[in-house]
Amino acid sequence: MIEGKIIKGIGGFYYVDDGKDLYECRARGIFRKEKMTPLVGDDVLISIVDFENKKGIVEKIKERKSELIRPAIANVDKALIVFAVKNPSPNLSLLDRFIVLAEKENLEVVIILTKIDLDDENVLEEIKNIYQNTYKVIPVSTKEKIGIEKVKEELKNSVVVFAGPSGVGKSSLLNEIDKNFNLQTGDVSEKIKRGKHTTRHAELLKLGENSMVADTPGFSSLVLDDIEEDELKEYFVEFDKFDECKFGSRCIHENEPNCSVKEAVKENKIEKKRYDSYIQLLNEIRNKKRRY
Ligand SMILES: Nc1nc2c(ncn2[C@@H]2O[C@H](COP(=O)(O)OP(=O)(O)OP(=O)(O)O)[C@@H](O)[C@H]2O)c(=O)[nH]1
Ligand SMILES: [Mg+2]
Ligand SMILES: [Zn+2]
Repeated sequence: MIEGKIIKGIGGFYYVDDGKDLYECRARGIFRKEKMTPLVGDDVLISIVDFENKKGIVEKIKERKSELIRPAIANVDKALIVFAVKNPSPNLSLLDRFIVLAEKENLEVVIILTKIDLDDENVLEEIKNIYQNTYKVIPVSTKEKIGIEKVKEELKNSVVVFAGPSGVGKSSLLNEIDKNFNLQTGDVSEKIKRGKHTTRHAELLKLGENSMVADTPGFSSLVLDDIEEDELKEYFVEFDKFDECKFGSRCIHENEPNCSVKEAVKENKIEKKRYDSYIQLLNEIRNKKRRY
């Protein structure tokens, strides 16, 4: 058997790179039975059915270091979450949801704000103020070639996923980072200022010797299905510093007395917008539980 990495999956075929060749593979039926779908980024063992035409079968999926459902990708170290300051306007609830899911997988999170050449309402400053004490925020204009080097820095020696809504410029930015990528880009609808879902499949691309980067399809919603009510606070990492709550680790920082997180919000040591977002997601998780 040959060891390799799935770099792309289309229509039931998985494209496995063993460092030398690319094999077109089907997956063993057993995976479907076990409700285990191979993901782009998976390290796999394949058996070869046709050497000449490089066709194989995925026999075994190695244990995943990390796994995201949307975008669907395994074994990345870092997520660059990409939002545009305008066209489409950023949805911060969606940003916070992605951060929660990425933190759950222990990914390093970096926020990329694109299209700053269009920023006539200081959206960049507004978002920076909310997030920059917790996450690295990199302003980018692919059009005016601003911030490209900073993004390249983030890609060194890691496996990174570009994630974000459709139309924010993920593929455009990647094309700027490496002219050989030649990824398809699309425009943003004039009327509703939304992307047109140009990128249809996640794809891992090699960047130099030690890096890989995944371009992925844009998404417009994320549900926090697998997250428990008392777990959510762990993924708002700026709360960590404030651990003096009266109820200790049982405090979910909502209505408890002597809650140091709520105190920190009052004193502007935690951004109110992030705290409000936390409470909103907390209620959403509860309401979902009740429905089932
Ligand atoms: N003004 C401006 N437009 C940009 C910038 N970056 C990308 N665009 C435009 O935004 C549109 C969408 O770009 P894409 O790269 O296809 O966006 P995407 O995030 O890959 O979208 P999906 O593949 O649908 O998820 C294109 O028309 C780009 O030319 C930028 O920095 N400034
Ligand atoms: Mg794209
Ligand atoms: Zn508390």
